[in-house]
Amino acid sequence: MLMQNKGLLIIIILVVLLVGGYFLFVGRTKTLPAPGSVTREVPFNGGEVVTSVRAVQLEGKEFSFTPSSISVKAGEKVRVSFTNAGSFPHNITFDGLNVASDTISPGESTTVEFTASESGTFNFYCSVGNHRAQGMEGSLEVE
Ligand SMILES: [Cu+2]
Repeated sequence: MLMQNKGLLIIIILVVLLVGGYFLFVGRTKTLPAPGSVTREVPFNGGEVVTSVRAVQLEGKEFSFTPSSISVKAGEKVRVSFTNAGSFPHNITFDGLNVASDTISPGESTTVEFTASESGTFNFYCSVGNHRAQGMEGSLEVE
């Protein structure tokens, strides 16, 4: 009985060593999928989050953005993929963040990246012509 327990203990120790060794050799970071298409790069030792990228897909057309409101966390790196789904050139410009995409033709896509370090509500809009006044705007909530 005692010998059996010792055997079990040795097996457990071996498994722990193997698993631990696997994670040691697997690399410095490990990418974990998380809800809301957020990619978190976590050190293998499970320490604090080093970087977190929030990928946001936005479409613009005459004269709206879809979705018209997005929400991110303060300090999070935000990657906005903007697609022009309309028939005029459009862009996406963020008030108060000094972020604006190129103006793109119908059917094209572009990406802007930024880190919203302070919480608050920031409006975004299309700066082409009077598109904003016609409804091409939305809000970014940084919490
Ligand atoms: Cu526009």
